[in-house]
Amino acid sequence: MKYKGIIFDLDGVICSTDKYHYKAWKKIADQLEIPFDEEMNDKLRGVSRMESLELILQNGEKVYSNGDKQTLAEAKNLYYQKLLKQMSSKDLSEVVQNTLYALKRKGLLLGIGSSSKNTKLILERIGLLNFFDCISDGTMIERSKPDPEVFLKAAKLLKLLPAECLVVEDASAGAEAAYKGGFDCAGIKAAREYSHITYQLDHFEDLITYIEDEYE
Ligand code: B16
Ligand code: MG
Repeated sequence: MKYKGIIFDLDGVICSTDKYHYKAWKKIADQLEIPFDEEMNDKLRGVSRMESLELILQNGEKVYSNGDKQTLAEAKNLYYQKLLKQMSSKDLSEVVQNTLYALKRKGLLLGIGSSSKNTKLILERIGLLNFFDCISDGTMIERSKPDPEVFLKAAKLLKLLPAECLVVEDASAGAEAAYKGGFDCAGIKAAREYSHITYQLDHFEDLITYIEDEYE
């Protein structure tokens, strides 16, 4: 096997929480009368909560204090968490679930590398809280993607070197983090177009092919 472990991004790879992030940020942006649409929301993939807020506020005219920013980020998160309660095992697609179990059966170590501080809540909603061999998330890092910290921490928890792991990402910030950390990366959605991507994933289940030694 080409790799000993696979580290998955969560939002946009294992499940889709973007619609909930969008709804929650939209509510905040509307209150502040700042323009915000789905295209802008796409730019927040893999970016931490506070950095996402900063990007949104850049489109307005007012200057906010750190205290105001904290309050806004908390309000967004409370509403986002309320929306996450709608999630269930139905939000885990059959393809993702079957692929994850097939990879596990091959003896690979599987981990999560997500910027989200809600990672455990989301994994619990979709029924995967106890599935992964490690969880590295936004609660454990100081620098968010494109810094490689979250993936380096995941590799360390798996007791593997970056060169022994494949990262799976949907965001270019995440693909860049993988590259900077010395990981190969399989990219879906926007991450497919990142310049240093190792594999462009058309279908999630194609991962099974890419981890085999003979794949070039
Ligand atoms: P939270 P990922 C990221 O998760 C999301 O893509 C990004 O939109 C979000 O701002 C970030 O988590 C922080 O999320 O507010 O829940 O801490 O793609 O790295 O799994
Ligand atoms: Mg993502």
